[in-house]
Amino acid sequence: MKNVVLALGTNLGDKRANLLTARELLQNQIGEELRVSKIYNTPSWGFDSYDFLNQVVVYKTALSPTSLLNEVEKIEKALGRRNKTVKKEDNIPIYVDRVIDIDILLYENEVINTSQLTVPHPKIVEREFVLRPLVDIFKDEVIAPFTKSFNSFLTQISCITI
Ligand code: PH2
Ligand code: MG
Ligand code: MG
Repeated sequence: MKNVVLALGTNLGDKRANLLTARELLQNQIGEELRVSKIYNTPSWGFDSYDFLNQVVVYKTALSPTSLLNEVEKIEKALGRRNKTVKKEDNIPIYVDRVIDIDILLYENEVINTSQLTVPHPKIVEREFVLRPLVDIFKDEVIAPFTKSFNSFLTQISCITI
């Protein structure tokens, strides 16, 4: 069994209900829910749109990374996700509103680099809407393959008043 950390994001429809439904389906399809962060209301990052609710959840799963990704994508579809983020020629992502986005942040302590999946999620350390809920769960713990706590990454990207 492996511990996996997923990030949930939603900015369309009944956002609280979307998070709850996603967690219920994840618990059924991928395994037992071990930890859950608080829910954060966050301004849309990288595009101009409705606010998001974001949350991070930890599961214990028997699924391989590829099977996990397949299940996660099925659940996104089941909840009504239509559009995926697309990339322009110069590799700049174009984000779109979504009922639910489920990103694999961590898969045990593994580093995975395939055409389908990059783990740890490459944008963890630059996104406050991911780091804050991670700090709820892991506090000052250092989770390999990272060499610093999520809390120290968060401090680094936050503005500090003097
Ligand atoms: N997800 C994105 C892009 N921007 N902004 C917020 N606040 N929350 C998200 O989950 C989010 C985002 C791409 O997946
Ligand atoms: Mg995402
Ligand atoms: Mg995604």
